[in-house]
Amino acid sequence: VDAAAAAMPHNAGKAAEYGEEAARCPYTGATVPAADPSAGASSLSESAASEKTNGPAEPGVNAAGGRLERVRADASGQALTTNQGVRVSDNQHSLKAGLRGPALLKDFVLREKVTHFDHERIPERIVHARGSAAHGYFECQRALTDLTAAAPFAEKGKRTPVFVRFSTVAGERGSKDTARDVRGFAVKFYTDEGNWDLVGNNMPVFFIQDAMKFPDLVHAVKPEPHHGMPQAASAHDTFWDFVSLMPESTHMLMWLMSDRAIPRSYRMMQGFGVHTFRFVNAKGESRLVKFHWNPVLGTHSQVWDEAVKVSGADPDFHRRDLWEAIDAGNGPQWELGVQVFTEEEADQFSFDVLDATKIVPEELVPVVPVGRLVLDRNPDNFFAETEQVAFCAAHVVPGLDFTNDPLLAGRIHSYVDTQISRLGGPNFHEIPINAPLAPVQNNQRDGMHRQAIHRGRVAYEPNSLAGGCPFQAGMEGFVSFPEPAAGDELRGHPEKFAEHYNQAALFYASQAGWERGHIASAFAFELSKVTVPAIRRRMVASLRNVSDELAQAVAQGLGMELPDPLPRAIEDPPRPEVEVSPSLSLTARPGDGGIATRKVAILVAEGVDAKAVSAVADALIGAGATVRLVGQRIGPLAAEGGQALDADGSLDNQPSALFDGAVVPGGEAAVERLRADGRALEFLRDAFRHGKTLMGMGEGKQLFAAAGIEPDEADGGLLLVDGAPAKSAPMFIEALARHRHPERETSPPAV
Ligand code: HDE
Repeated sequence: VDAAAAAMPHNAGKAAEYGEEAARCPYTGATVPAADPSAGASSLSESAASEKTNGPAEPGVNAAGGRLERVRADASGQALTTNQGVRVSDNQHSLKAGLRGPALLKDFVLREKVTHFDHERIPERIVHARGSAAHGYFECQRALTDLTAAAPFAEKGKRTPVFVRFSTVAGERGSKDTARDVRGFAVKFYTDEGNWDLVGNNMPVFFIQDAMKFPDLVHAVKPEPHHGMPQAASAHDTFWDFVSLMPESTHMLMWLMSDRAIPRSYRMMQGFGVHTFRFVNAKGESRLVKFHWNPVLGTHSQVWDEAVKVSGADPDFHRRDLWEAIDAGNGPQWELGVQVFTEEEADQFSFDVLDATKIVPEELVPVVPVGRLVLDRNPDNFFAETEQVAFCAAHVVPGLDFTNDPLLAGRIHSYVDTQISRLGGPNFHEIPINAPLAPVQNNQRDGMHRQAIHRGRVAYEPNSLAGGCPFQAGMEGFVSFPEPAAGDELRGHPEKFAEHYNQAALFYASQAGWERGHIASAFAFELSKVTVPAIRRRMVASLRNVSDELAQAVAQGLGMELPDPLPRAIEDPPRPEVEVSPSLSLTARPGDGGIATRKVAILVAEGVDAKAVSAVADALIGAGATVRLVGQRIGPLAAEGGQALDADGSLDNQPSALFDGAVVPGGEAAVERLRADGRALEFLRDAFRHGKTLMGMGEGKQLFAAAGIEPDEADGGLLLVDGAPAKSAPMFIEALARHRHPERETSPPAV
């Protein structure tokens, strides 16, 4: 934009102010010559994209590769045009007969713009509507050719590009991130033998055993149909009515009521393929397999009160967290682990591996690490990539196959089917984010939004006119594992599917004490939102089959008598192989011991001890944490001795729930101001209740006393210190690396 044009008032063409002459000869707006498409355009868009997204895609490493680059659009230095490429002279005014006259139908510029706008939205996903995604790669760290011919596991060091979308399940597209819910963990591997989608969740089991029940489950958990409430919540009558009548959901309910359902970050949760899948090697031999993603940062969660407050303070909390971490070069990583076993071994288990409400305990079959997932690039465009990506449980590549899990069978159908209405036709595989890197050649033709221009007259096979191409690949192609099938056609389930409580009990027994407390509170809270007492009673009766301790705690939380246990489907359940599995507790994966990407608030006000602020901030930043100075308002303030500081956030716009820890430095005047500010006291009380790491330095200690927070020897996360920051900062860092301090929890909260 040249300087003269930029200097003109933005409404320079507004005719009423410039007379009839100007109306007949409208201001043309600022234009610049079009970039030379053969030279500038693609490098310009690539470099601009790189700046925004933290580095260009490395060839062969990142999913973008050439495929996404071809369709990237960047308007830098370009004139505004219609969709037909006609330059638009005036994007502010519709075409009228006289300045005060009617708008004209022939104004194709206006009509095209508004018509396109009218159709901007597409249907949201029926479930998992709310999500966030990133590009990255999977790196094989152990060749698995003895087990599978699948391309990503072909050799150590091989990298396969991926696009990964995390999601909540129940909420609509604009719902909050921190709802109590299952999280989707969907990975699209762009392998050199076609796309493989591992469409998993952050919990290893599911609510139901058979696809037949899925629409009912979803109708029960979604907002109630008469009034459309509640949004993104399972705490309502229809959900608990359904699950209390569906004892097979009990194991999943334990996970859902645990802190797993309120993760601190997408980067700090596990992922699971859930179903038992099949590995098939080049010789056609098969083993059964379960997939696990384990986060390098460890598994960490929020507490319920915190999740509720975060949803108000920042409904995009998880989306922002993922985006900012990748943008800052701290892309998250997961280890892929596999549990591999034979059909004969599976036959001996006390549960059925085709039942998606059961795990295979790690004590029974160890999880073997085979590779790592790295997410290192944010999408360029949310709609084009995150919204239009279409995962599908049926997308497997040679070397992988399904089992007869009846839930999986329904999924194999559902995902393609749903995209046809969501993405407007059968050609959604051509949308760049969905298109495989492997070449696509077949005789499927036409349909809405077809992009490929198929040449020649042959669209059938066999043919001679096109030399028989494209030809069948035979054993080079995907060959289904020849699993023998026999049996009568009937509706029903295998016997072991009828046992519903062993693994729910296993999960509960494997939790730390505070995790058990959170599960009981979550059940009591959710059931307290249920208005029909009979549903509450039925649910507590079902919990008696899991643990009387749990049922008792929930009944007490609801102020009700303990009901008789719900009758079990089988009288004499099989004895489980494992009764405690430590890996089911969040505490089993504390992470790498660092504080990288943790967020810390330093509370500041006029007169704060600037030296302490910088010393602590430097130490934290040096250890990889993100530091924000939170003041009574944003902007500059005078620290002790007149030095200037700049507050990044305020007590209003950055409440404590958004941080992992907080520091109150000394400075008498500052502490005096904060003591008189109820928001500062509430900040500390919330942080304390949520188990965060806290440090008061010098006079800063007084703010804790004012908030009613007393020192306690047993509380490793509350540091009230005097003396030099050089000594206290490392103590704070060490306490922060423990993430949370549940040892301070009391019920009800003392603070
Ligand atoms: Fe899904 N599921 N699902 N699901 N699911 C969808 O597909 C479905 C199930 C999962 O980020 C839908 O594209 C059926 C289990 C994820 O885009 C739909 C059944 C697991 C995502 C669908 C299940 C999942 C979906 C909605 C039972 C964990 C989001 C939009 C038979 C292993 C993917 C779409 C993304 C999405 C159907 C059960 C995971 C309607 C019928 C079990 C992560 O097709």
